Amino acid sequence: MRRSNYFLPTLKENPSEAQIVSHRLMLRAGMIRQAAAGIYSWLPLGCRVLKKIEDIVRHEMDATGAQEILMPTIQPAELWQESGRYDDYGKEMLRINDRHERQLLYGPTHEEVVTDIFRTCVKSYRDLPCNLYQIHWKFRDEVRPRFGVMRGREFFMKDNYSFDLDKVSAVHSYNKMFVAYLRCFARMGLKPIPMRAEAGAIGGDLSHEFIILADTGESEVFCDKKWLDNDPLNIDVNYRSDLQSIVNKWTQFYAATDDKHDPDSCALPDSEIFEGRGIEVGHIFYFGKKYSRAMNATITNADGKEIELEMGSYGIGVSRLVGAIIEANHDSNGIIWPESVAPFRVGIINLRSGDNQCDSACDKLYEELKTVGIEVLYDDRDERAGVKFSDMDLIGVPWQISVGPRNLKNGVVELQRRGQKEIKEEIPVGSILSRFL
Ligand code: 5CA
Repeated sequence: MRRSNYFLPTLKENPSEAQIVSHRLMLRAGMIRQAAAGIYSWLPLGCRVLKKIEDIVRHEMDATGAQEILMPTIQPAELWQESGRYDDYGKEMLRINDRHERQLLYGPTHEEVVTDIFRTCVKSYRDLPCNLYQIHWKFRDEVRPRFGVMRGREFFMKDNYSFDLDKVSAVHSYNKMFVAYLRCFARMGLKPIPMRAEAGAIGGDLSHEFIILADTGESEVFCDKKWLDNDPLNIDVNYRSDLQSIVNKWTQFYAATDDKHDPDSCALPDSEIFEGRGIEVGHIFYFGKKYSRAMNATITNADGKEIELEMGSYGIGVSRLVGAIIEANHDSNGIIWPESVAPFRVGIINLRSGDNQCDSACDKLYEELKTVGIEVLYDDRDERAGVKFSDMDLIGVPWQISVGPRNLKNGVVELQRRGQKEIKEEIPVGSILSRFL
């Protein structure tokens, strides 16, 4: 992409409405624009990152055997009246009447819709286990939307729903998701802590939140100080091993959110407990028959008996992750994207646009990188070099190649890694491409 054609409305000044660094940087880097409180448009740069995260999540969900579907954002109230949650959900649910005065709502989550699909389409135990997921928009009319995409009203979520015949198989499905979550977040360069958590409005008694420690996080958390060590767990997370043993290892050190933490029953002495804040990037629930019982979702087992389905649901805050990754990866100049989610992998800075030699070297490099499928942002604008450097730092492109007349005379360009400014490498123009293959 040529910067001169790219819709990237960066801001020089810090927007006054943003209280935390990720919100500030997302606005300054031209990633999002607020449309209404807690409701955002995603501009090209933000959209690229959101899609990268979505792709990682999709890939890891597919690897578990889960199947992607799309359910409507607008749902009929009847399903929620059946499950008993229509009144319970309160003001967080956005309720709508259509022209026929039928009651609808914008889905804050999808347990009811998916249970309805399942009970009408699946009748036999032979179709189990089954895990369906979607990556889609949700709406919750939060009392206090804040921190940009961290606590939005409209937000992008990955939600899975598992269906099993019995509890043993349902816990296996839960464990599979637990492991998939660890894999997803690791690929994004994050180190989440799985914490015992309350199931709240979703229900059930087995539940973990995946928390990224950050002072700006909204959750109050308690965990064993061992979690703060650089690598308290160095475990290969794969599906070849026994899943329960991986989960056991990841839950061997104490970790709980504030509503689950009980100082009286916690075996650790106070001196070994870290009390801090974190960002909840994922939440998984095993709730057994809560919805299948209320909504009469049954299946015929091998003995011909009608039994209620065992279910769980599993959420990842895809749009929240964009903010969480920035909270974990930035400096005073801007964002430092992990390569796996970066909007562009390489940035080219033309230090003297208008100079024939610089222009043609940049054009050639840009075309070559594009041809081999590398995502590249080429700053070809007629701007001062300083402006280009600070913009490239702000938007956090991992690799920056600067092309200037002096270096070109010696046949070299300069390569820098975002976040490691002290390391500069001069590389012959002809061999730069091979660095990225
Ligand atoms: N039905 C279940 C699992 S699919 C569910 O809705 N779980 S949840 O309420 O915990 O949400 C899942 C994830 O969505 C959370 O872990 C969080 O990362 C994200 N999330 C929840 N509320 C918001 C919000 N207001 N803004 C941004 N992300 C949110």
